[in-house]
Amino acid sequence: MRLHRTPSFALAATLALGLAGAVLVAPAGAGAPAKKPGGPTTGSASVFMVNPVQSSGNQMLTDQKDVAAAVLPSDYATVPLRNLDGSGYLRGQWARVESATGRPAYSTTGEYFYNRQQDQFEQVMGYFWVNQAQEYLQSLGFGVPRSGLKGIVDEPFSVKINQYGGDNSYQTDKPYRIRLGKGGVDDAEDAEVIVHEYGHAVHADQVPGYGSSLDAGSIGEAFGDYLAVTVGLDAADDYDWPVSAEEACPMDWDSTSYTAAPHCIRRFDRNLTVESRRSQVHYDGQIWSQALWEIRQDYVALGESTEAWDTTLIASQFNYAPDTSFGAAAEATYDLAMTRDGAAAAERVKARFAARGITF
Ligand SMILES: [Ca+2]
Ligand SMILES: [Ca+2]
Ligand SMILES: [Ca+2]
Ligand SMILES: [Zn+2]
Repeated sequence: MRLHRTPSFALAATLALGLAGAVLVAPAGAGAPAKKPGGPTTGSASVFMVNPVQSSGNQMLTDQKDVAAAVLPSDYATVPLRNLDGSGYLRGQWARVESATGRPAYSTTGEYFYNRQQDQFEQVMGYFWVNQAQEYLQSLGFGVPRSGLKGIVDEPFSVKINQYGGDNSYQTDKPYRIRLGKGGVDDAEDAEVIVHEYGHAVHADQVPGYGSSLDAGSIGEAFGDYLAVTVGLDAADDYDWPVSAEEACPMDWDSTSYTAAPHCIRRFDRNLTVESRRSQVHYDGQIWSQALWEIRQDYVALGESTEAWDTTLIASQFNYAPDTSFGAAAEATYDLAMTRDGAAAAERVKARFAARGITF
């Protein structure tokens, strides 16, 4: 386990006031000449523990026009920023914060301590959580030599923060990049928004042209939600962070702007089936994500790990067609579960999809 702790109250209070001393901000026009000293390849930063609703359990939190005081210091944690390229900017092996509202975060000491009111906080969140998601894929074996599992998004992934005023994060697959908007709660203040968008890049990398049918698009939304939740729970476990909201709840914080409490953008327990679909990818995705979530519980009940399920699920996605149907994708998942995890696991996969009206 990697050991990290939430900052001391004194340090956290300093962060909340925006007075962190060691932070340098690049001068105007930065990024051009390289005569400045760089920074270390592992830094240190303040981030949300997935998001402040999930860590605190406080469903009454609201954005309050981005003021620092809307979120308590205890909902920030100090974390390592790994795999930086040493430039002093938030650029590294797996993530690259390309442009942003506000000056690019820059530090010669590797310290990137900001609060949510500062534009650089979202830059840090983007870097940290994309790196974290990639490290999670690698922890499952993807891209690890001799694992038999190909690397996924095996390149620095571009993160553009606050490019649009609306609440409209989206991912475009060539080149791999996400744009994180500023509507309501700033999108990059919620790790589950960042990792959801990264999930689209995972599919696009695994299957070129992925998402060209309604079912494929719905699976894309479902997997993004699922990946966001599983990466966040894995991080909470690694760093000993509290999980004080429902586990099966994506985007607890971003969705405070547009949902009633308990705040979740979508749910994994709506009991939707293919018969109740609305032919809308986000809505219909909840058919698929419920199956993914329930299979996860079944794996645990069978004595398998959630990581075993995540590995099987993600590896099976290499076998999807770009315009897959629910049924074909479920069959690909079933086949790989049989190979990797055995008949009992595979039967649970089949049953959970069947309960959603997905058969093959
Ligand atoms: Ca903010
Ligand atoms: Ca938002
Ligand atoms: Ca959550
Ligand atoms: Zn999406």
